[in-house]
Amino acid sequence: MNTQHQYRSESALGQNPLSCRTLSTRRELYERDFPVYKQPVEVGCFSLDSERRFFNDSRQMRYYVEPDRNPNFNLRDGYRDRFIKRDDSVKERLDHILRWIVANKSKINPTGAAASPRALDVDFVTWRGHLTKLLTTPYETREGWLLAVTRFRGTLYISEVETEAARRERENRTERHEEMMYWGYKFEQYTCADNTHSLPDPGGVVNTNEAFCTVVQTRLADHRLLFSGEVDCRDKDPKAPAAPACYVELKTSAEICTPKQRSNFHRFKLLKWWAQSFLPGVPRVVAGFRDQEGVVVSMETFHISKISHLIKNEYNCWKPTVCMNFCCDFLSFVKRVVTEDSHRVVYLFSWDPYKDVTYSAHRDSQYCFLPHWYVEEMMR
Ligand code: 0WD
Ligand code: CA
Repeated sequence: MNTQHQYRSESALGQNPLSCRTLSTRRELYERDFPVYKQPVEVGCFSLDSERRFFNDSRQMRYYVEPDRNPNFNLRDGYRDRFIKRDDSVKERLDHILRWIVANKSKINPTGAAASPRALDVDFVTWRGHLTKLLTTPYETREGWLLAVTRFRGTLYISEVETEAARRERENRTERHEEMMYWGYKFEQYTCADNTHSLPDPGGVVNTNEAFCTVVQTRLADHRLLFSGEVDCRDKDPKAPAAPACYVELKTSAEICTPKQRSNFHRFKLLKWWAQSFLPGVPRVVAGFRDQEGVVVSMETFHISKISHLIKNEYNCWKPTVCMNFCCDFLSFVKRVVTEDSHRVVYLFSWDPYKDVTYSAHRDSQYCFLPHWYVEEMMR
């Protein structure tokens, strides 16, 4: 099976956008052949515990336990009395990934025979979530983004900066919105067990500090990528394929009652779900559909490789090739712009809906994000 949007192993189209100070996000410009996107390979993983401490292992891995077709999970249960929420005003930037790199340098420099033996053998290091934002940019009409980029020893590090609008939104969330953010985590608790022979414990505490993250390497056209993403759980069958193919992404969504709701689900939500899981090679999303009261009334599995077929009948719908080509051209743009190699310099790329991507350069500024311990470790 090798249809249009499968991972490919051979190089194809090169691209040559004009050298320019801005980058357009207009969809028509990115309707070309699907670029080469190599099958992502898991090169490691790490865990963050209930106090957000880093561990270079899979201790926070969880196992998917398939619920009934009509489960009746009450997602509001425990919001008041069994919920420990991560402090999202603390900006961790790339720190956890950098910790992983320091602990696993040998895994990403397999030969050590390159011209610069201690440099990382990748072009970009970032979070999967930042790449998801890039993939969806040509279709995004509400939220802009700010991405800080530093070139250090040849590798480009991309770390998000919270926009003013996002900060205002975070600080002014309604009580209803705060509670609804909990629902996704509660759904994880109903469907995940801590080991292969136990069952989910809906009576326990939900602590959003805890995370299991995969680290994958892949290539988009001529961009070698190393990124990490949080993974909800894995197939508990010991015969399941190796990671990332055994991973399962969990989602909740409002129940679909009208054709209009179905169309919106295809046009907006499936775009985000597809982009997020396609990037690390997670093959399926398990969705719990909930009513207004936060009760999961039905379940559905979406296979990432089938989503593009599912949406084909929607009028004016998103296209995977536009997402991938835009991301690819953005990364080429970054390579051309970010020329000075210094941990003290940040190029800030900025985008707002219906505008072009622009950038500015900053030396020794508030935007610097590579920690001293990382810089020192990589210079040794
Ligand atoms: O500093 C930052 N600007 C960010 C840091 C922005 C986004 C994420 N992060 C970090 C967090 O430390 C988190 O542990 O990245 C980790 C997740 O990375 P990711 O996989 O690259 O992010 P994304 O794909 O956006 O989100 C995956 C899951 C989410 O699941 P859903 O199903 O809602 O998409 O990670 C969780 C959430 O469960 N998540 C976060 N957890 C803690 N802090 C955050 C966050 N800021 N964002 C998403
Ligand atoms: Ca999830």
